[in-house]
Amino acid sequence: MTAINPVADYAVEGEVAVVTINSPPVNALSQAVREGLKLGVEKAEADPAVKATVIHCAGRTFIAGADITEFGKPHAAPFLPDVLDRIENAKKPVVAALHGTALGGGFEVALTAHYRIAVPSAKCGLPEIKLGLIPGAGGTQRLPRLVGPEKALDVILSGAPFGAREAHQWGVVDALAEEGKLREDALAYAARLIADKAPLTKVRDRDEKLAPARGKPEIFEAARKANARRYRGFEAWEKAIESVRNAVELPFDEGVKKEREMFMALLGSTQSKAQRHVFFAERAAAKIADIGPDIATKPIRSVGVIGAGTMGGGIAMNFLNAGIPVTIVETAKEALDRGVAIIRRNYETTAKKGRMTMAEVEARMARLTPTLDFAALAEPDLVIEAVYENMDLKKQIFGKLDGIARPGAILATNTSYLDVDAIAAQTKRPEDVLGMHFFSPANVMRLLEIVRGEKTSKSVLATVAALAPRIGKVGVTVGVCYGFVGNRMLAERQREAGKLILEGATPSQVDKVLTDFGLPMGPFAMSDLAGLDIGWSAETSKRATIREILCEEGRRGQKTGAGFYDYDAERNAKASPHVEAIIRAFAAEKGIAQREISDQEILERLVYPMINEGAKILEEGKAQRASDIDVVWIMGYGWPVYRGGPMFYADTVGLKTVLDRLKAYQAQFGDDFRPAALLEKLAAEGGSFSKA
Ligand code: 3H9
Repeated sequence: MTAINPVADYAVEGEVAVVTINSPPVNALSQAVREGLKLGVEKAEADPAVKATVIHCAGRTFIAGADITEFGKPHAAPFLPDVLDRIENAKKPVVAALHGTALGGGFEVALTAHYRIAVPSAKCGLPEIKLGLIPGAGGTQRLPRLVGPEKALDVILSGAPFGAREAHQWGVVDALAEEGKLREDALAYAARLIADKAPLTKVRDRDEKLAPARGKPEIFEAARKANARRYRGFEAWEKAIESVRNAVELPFDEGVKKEREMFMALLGSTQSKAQRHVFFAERAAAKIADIGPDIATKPIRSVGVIGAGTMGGGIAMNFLNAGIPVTIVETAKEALDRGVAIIRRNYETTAKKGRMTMAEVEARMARLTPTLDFAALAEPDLVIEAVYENMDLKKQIFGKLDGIARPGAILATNTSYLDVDAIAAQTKRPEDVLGMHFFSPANVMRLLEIVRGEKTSKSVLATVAALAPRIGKVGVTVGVCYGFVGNRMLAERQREAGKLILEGATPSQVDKVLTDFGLPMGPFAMSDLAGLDIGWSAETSKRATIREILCEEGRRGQKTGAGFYDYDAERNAKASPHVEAIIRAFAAEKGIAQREISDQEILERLVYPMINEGAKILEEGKAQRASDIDVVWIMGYGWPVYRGGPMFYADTVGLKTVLDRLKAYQAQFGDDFRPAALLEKLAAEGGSFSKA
């Protein structure tokens, strides 16, 4: 074996050359990998003893795509399209041997080889859409030639990987290797190709799957219709459709040229930068500065959940799904039965949609132990309290839990606002206490705010951080403060929304500004969905706020058919002239002059105070990095991924602009807009949150 360069080796076995790429962690197509591939294939070409070449990767995966860290930086030769030309135009057959994940540019490398062999566990895919891109090295041109435009559109528009067996059935992979024996089987396969004098088949020359689609624009119109809702606000998806259409309608070289142009344009777009930022932000969030691999984690074999309400039930489902048994405790039988019935119903609904078998439903329900006996919490390794938001009640529960839970068990509260340290102080083991703040619906939303208390031990924090991905969550570590990261920033937005409607904007105007921005819902639609009467009581209500007036009138949100909006039987919202009149009258009573408010002012007043609060959170060390705040908002509140999160968005607007607008609003409306010191500093330096 000889080294081609630091990441590529060359070996000859019999008549077959093996070019092995070894560039951990995922063999991404860095300059060195591209060079290794090119030089490897050229060496095999020049070697008279060689009659075929196998491209193979060391480590856990075949090439998982372009090196995303290189995007946006000056690129060094050889460029990927040139490398691919070299492979495709080789005079001796090239076999790509796939294991792990052959994604994006990696899959495109495989598509230029003359033959592909894969182990059954391998996965192929073109996930570029998730990065705001389209495949940029022939993927949109070659895949349709193998599987037809419809299937290619499914793969490219979903970004979802498909398995090697499927790839084999579709004709994308020519042969399956035995699991764990890829190298040997690929060598044997190449030897057979040599013996059979197999032709140098090029995907680019195939036409049989394209011909039937030619002159049929309806195929692409259907894809557009099917994806319009899901990709509202996104740019790349329509380019992907256009490019696959080019595969059908244009000669290969022209299609590739146009694909490359569109890829390059998207690469420079703010959307793709935002989506790439989120890719790395999600991975960075898992890293906690003072917790290295030396910190031992505790085994979590079973979990207790206190409270079988909406949150408790949703939280329990996460663990049941991950195969971890759950004991769920309630104080009244009725509430317990209701909670368990809802969990079952959720699973059965999933089964009805074909996404789970009834046997799986039963297996999950069998892992659930409902009980009224608090003493059952002596067993679990982790107990999560999920009762309603009341400090006295939570304190009382933790005091009791301290006497029951076994030594070393982790005690977590699902509070969304309250002081985790005060809750921990009710126990004699505050080092075992932390917050696990799930987002509703807890079995769906991917965010978990992990609230690190003043005394939380490193081992407890490391355990919960490692548990998050096991239950399908992205864990973000945050510090103790009112509302932590997400709800603390949300409070800023809600306050301004409330002020804006008194000053003359309507609830539907405010909501529309945010849905146009890309959020799934505005503050008033969200309040109606949650119920306006959360935390409201008829006894203490004094018609002192719009919300109190609406609740007193029985307009308590969607569930009562009316809230800020009127709802029909299908829960479609309609603006309510009655509510608008209530707001006008209330404003008049308070002496607040109403005026036309521009959409731009609404957006700035809703979003800039959030960014400002994010800066304060960073200043206070309540979040580790700005990108963690972005992850919270994307995973927990539906912030549009193509805007990269509030802090990334601030960078795209320019921190100086954000600061200037905050100062202008401060002069007009007071200290709700007082800029954070960190924002002042970064704006003065010409800095950004991403680089801070
Ligand atoms: C493309 O290919 C464009 C082409 O069409 C055209 C080109 C001209 N680059 O996720 P993990 C890092 S677009 C750089 O934790 P897993 C990652 O940051 C690209 N780095 O592991 C992490 O680093 P760290 C199309 C990458 O086992 C480490 O590897 N390809 C890349 O859960 C481990 O990652 C994609 O979009 C990369 N491409 O999952 C694939 N990929 O340890 C993106 C990973 O420092 N990647 N890293 O935090 C993935 O989907 C997953 O990483 C993968 C492994 C499934 C491969």
